[in-house]
Amino acid sequence: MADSSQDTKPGGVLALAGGVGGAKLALGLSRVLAPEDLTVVVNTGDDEIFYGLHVSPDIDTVTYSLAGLANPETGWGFAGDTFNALETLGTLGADTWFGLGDHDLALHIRRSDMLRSGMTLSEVTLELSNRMGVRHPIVPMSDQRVSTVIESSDGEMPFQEYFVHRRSEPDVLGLRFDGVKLAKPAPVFAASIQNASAIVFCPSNPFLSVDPILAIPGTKVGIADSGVPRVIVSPIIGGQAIKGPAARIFETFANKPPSALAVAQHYAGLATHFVMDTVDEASRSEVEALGYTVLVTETLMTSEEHKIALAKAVCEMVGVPV
Ligand code: FO1
Repeated sequence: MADSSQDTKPGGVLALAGGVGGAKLALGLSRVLAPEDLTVVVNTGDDEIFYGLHVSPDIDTVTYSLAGLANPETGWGFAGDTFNALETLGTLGADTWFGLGDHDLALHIRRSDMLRSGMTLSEVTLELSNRMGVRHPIVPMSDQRVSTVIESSDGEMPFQEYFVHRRSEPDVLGLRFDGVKLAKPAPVFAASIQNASAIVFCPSNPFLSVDPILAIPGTKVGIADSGVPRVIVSPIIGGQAIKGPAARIFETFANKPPSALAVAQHYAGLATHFVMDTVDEASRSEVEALGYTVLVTETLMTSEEHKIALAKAVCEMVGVPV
């Protein structure tokens, strides 16, 4: 499938990531690529204000993962965190359904302070991730506010209200990314679309984590026209999402049961390569028929070794030296 326009350009790998699954592959890529050869762009549609503080869950999940500070059980939040502030907030009458730990709150206090001083979310994220020991650039999809709103059987609600407070129970009837029309890709994101040698869609929820990024004007067409290999790593394995509501959302938005093939159809025309798990081998030819170059391999990342191995396989697939 690769034609001459697929020759890799100078420049690093641009990885697009959302929640926990995306952070796993982002970690793997950070272990095989130097900081100047990887840019991780993260969904901020899940951002929410709690207690007046700006919380960026997907940015924090990627940052904590690359810093080796992520809670290994949940994938989000600060490993070994305590919840004393949250407990006292509860006794003082505040809602406490969103599990913000004490170390995590320090990050949200600091980020909110820096944003209030006039820094952009890009600038704040770069400085705070650096201070946590992360050298690879972690970049928000935009410095403008974009809010994922779930239109559900129980009315419309912000993403965290749906995902955490309501435990993804209400039926999702529609999705909105409020503010996206006026949003611009963050400067480093826009630059990396221009000079990336390959673009990797980490195994994140296509509808909730990747589509907000692609909905920012100019990003989807920039990526499609980039002329470099674009790799989808399927977040659906054997018809299941490893985490989160991706599988159920497929029924609503893709009118079909979740599958690696359904993921490939969702991105058809945008990407050139597709990575799917060995359990989905049977649909390889159908995915190839969509025009993808396909790699079938182990994609379930349950250890750091798995994350590194998958990152290596993805880079090798598109000729990025690791
Ligand atoms: N997810 C939950 O299921 N329950 C929580 O209490 C929760 C708290 C939380 C705090 C900080 C943070 O950065 C993430 C948190 N998440 C929690 C995960 C978060 O809702 C999702 O990871 C993303 O928004 C979507 O992937």
